[in-house]
Amino acid sequence: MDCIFCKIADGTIPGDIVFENDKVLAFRDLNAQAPDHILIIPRKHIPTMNDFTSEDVVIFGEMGQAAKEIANTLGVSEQGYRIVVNCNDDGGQTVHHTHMHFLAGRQMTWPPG
Ligand code: DGP
Repeated sequence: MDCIFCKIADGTIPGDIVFENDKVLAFRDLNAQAPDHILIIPRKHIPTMNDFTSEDVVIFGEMGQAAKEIANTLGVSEQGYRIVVNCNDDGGQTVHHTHMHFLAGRQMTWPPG
């Protein structure tokens, strides 16, 4: 499958991996928007949030659990962080393999751009 994130997940192309287990993988974003900008992806190719099925509920939970563990590892749990999932054009999604953006290390603003 011609998917850049699947290739990072299977090791075909390198990623700066910060967390992994049998369900999810997390690696640093190439185009970081914060001091810590990490992408948390399911190993399963799920193109968008629209494609999550009831069977994938566990995977989404695993992604959330990974975010918590990454925050602990980076030491930002108390300071805080932001989780973002973009979906399709209006959401600003550019890579069609669902991912959580984990952003930390600076004060976030609201509303988002
Ligand atoms: P989104 O716009 O929500 O689909 O976010 C896609 C993110 O993926 C964007 O912040 C840049 C990042 N990205 C794109 N290609 C690569 C890559 O090959 N490696 C890494 N580490 N990040 C990538």
